[in-house]
Amino acid sequence: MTFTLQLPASSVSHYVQQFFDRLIAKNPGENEFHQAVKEVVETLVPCLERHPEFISNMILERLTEPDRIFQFRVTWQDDKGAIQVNKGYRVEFNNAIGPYKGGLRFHPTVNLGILKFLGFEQILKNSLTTVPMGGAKGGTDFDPKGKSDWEVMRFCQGFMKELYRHIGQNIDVPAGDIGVGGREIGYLFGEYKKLTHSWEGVLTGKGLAWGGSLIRPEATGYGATYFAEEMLNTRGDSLKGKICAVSGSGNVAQYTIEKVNQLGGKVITLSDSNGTILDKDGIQGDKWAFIMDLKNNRRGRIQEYADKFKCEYFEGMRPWFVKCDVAFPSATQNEINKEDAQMLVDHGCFVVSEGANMPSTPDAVEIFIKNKVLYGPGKAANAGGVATSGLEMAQNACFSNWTSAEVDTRLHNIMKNIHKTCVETAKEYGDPGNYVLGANIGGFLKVATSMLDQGLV
Ligand code: NDP
Ligand code: 2IT
Repeated sequence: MTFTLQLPASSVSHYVQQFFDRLIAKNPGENEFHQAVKEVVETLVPCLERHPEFISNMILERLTEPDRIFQFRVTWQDDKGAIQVNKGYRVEFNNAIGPYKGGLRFHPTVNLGILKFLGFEQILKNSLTTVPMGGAKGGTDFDPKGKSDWEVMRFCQGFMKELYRHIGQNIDVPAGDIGVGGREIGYLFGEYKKLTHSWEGVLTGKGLAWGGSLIRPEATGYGATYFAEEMLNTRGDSLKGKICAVSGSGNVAQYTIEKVNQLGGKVITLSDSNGTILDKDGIQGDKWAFIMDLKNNRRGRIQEYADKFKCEYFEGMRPWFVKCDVAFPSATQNEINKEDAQMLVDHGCFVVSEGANMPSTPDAVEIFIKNKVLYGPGKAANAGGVATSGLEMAQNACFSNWTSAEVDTRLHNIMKNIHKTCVETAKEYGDPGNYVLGANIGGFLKVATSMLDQGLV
């Protein structure tokens, strides 16, 4: 896959083009990283034109080179006694505005290019939240699917045996992402505590009894839904009565459904890596409880939902062929391609709020923007998760626990604020309604200015 920038003719565009060519040459084969950087720098041209000091101080070059990357071996023993070896990583990308912060992904497809794309996105996303957090990401090619709890625990302990020396409550604070939920965070936290003889808020997404925050599990899905509602409000509309397509069926998808239902919408699809279910009556009440048990306790396949509730199941398909008003891609990167985007638009979809990170390919994004879809890119729409991680850090730092109403109100305000930043920045930089430009410039300005303030580091 190669990427071509689409830039207006100007000397800044020429500089950005050369910068991007150098980035590709210096980071060969890291396709997802190239894609994420391309999407950002394409929209930064008007900002760089106003701020030539970012060019002369090499801010783009510095922002796209991680502060440091750790890669390590994880050796563990499976239930049969066989020895297994996996790769572990942590990319500490940028800590200009706060401690490194970002999730851990456990998935067999994980490689450095994917973690660099996620870490890079995280820098700008965390900046948008207004909570002081830098950007990082980590993970492993270990596949938790089909493993026993004991195997997952032994793996997590092995992973933390290397990771612990690099992290700390004021240094780098990992959390969950694909394949890492409450169970994994528990095992990782236990091992960190053992190795360091220290109880500290070094991870977020912790259990409620041991330093976790109310609403953190809900936060990404709730946030993506609040963001969709804010976008709809700009057209005097709301989620009430809207038909919604959600992909994935993990943490983000689950709480997107819950909040959409609360706001009067109807979710008709869910998926996993095997296929998609279509339930035109809507997924709510007992059906939602079934999904929660299926995915969080029994760890089964989404097809079981179709078997149980007698709805349609499409093996090997993603949900984007259905007729819907709003799409919430909540599974993984590049899950909406050009054809999917065109199908969504043709079938009347006019809102896309990205729960996942970079779920739309560049040509899918182009179709959304060309068709005036209210398109909320992941770094804005899914920032509620990490923002609430920031609220968990704040509670840990002052040894207190906030009520769920308090955390939810703060989350809601943060999402409204991010939306406002996107709208106002897009307007200020000459492309009103373009949330991609608004989010990228909005997130970038604070980090770039902070880097200048802090000198050559
Ligand atoms: P989970 O592991 O809880 O769920 C992931 C879901 O996506 C599962 O249904 C999984 O299906 C599906 N999925 C994962 N990879 C693929 C793939 N390659 N093809 C098809 N389906 C896939 O993860 P989360 O819900 O936490 O994360 C979902 C997305 O949201 C990710 O992009 C993540 O980066 C992003 N995100 C998460 C945040 C959080 O707080 N958790 C915060 C912000 C963004 P299966 O079980 O079959 O693999
Ligand atoms: O992509 C993301 O923002 C996350 N996986 C959440 C990170 C966090 O630190 O809560």
